[in-house]
Amino acid sequence: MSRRFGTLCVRGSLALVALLLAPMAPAATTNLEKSAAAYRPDVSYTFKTRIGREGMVFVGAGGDIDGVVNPTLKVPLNAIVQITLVNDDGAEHDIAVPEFKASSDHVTAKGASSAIVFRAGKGGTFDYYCTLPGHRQAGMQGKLEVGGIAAAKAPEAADVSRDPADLPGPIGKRGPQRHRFDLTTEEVKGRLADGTTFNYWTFGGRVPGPFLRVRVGDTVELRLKNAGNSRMIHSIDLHAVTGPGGGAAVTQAPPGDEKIVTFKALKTGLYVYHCATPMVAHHIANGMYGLILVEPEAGLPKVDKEFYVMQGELYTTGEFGRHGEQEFNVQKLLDERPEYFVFNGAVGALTQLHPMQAKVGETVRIFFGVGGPNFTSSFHVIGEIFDRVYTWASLDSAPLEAVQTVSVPAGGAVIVDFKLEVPGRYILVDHALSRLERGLAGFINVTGKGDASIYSPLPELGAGGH
Ligand SMILES: [Cu+2]
Repeated sequence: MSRRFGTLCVRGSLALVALLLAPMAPAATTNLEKSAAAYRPDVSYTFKTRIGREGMVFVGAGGDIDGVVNPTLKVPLNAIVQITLVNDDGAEHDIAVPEFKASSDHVTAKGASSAIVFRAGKGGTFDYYCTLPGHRQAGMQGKLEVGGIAAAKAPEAADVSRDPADLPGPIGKRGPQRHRFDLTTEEVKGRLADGTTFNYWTFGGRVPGPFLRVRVGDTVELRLKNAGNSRMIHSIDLHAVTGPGGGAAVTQAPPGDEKIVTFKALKTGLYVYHCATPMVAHHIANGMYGLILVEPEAGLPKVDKEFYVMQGELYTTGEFGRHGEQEFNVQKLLDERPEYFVFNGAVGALTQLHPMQAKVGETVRIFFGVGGPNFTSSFHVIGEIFDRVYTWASLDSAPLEAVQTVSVPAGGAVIVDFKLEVPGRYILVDHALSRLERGLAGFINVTGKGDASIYSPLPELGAGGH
């Protein structure tokens, strides 16, 4: 075991524990594996306590261990493991894995929760149990098996998340033109998280929909076709459109039909588009949103890389982390209680499946929008400062400079530019960080030479060059 991690406990709020673990990489290393900041545990489990016929036990909640009494946990060697304990019987309990010096706060009231986080730094089989007198003997114990399994499970369903590098390049300087875009609305079952699927509604089979790019003054003919095997009517409302419903008034397309809206792009900016068929919030939550960029006459300042990221929420009947096919839950939507928060449609879309890649010295731009339907994002990149922020994605106004976090409303967008000076892994988040624990995270992996005059693991800047 390379280093020992302290055991951390929280009461009530479960999740921020993992934030405190694992320091960011020293500037000197370009090894991304070493530099991966563990803002999320590699594996996490939830246990509920129960007192019943079988005595006192832990019962798994969610995922592979759902409903299993004192489940055997199998984790990869060196994984950061989080176990959240939820009191479901009203008696006093805790949980401990003494081998890894992990022990939780006590939970005394029904509904109270606590957690342990530790690195499983040694292979073998170890005990977990409740340390209250007599509880282990009464049945509150199980096994933790470390090692012997692969770290990541392969997705079992189609990936519907859009690669953030999937967007057309800059338009450059030219006069106004006429464009035709063909969009198809498709209802597709896709991977929501490892082991979890959801019936998405999409523009073009991915979330978000395709990035549309035009110039101010262009005339756009948009043909919206609703796939023949759809169950729902779909439509499109583009915030870049001046006219009733942003196009939704004339594009309500039953399954198998095609509708057309033609519009002139009057104003520059980055605009959200979304389905606007009742119940609109339902269509958006299920994945029907995207961005359209209306470039100014002279284009945008040149950057080295552009990325396309959107934030959304999903409302499922099963709680976060539950495996199998998940059903949409209208009551949770109306109550604004999502189970999932995601970038580009799925948990892990921008971490496991399509992390962003860049090099030291490059300036990157993120076109960031919030599909929602309901939650404002406190958009932030951990370890970076935005050099330029086009607030509310206004391109007729001068950008703000040197901004840490930017508020992006539901149905709104922002454009941020920043130069990368130090290699390592940077993490896109909504700084309402509870949402990190419900799936919301993205990586920018930056390779290249460090700059010890900016960032160093040593007491002096510029010391110990590399
Ligand atoms: Cu729709």
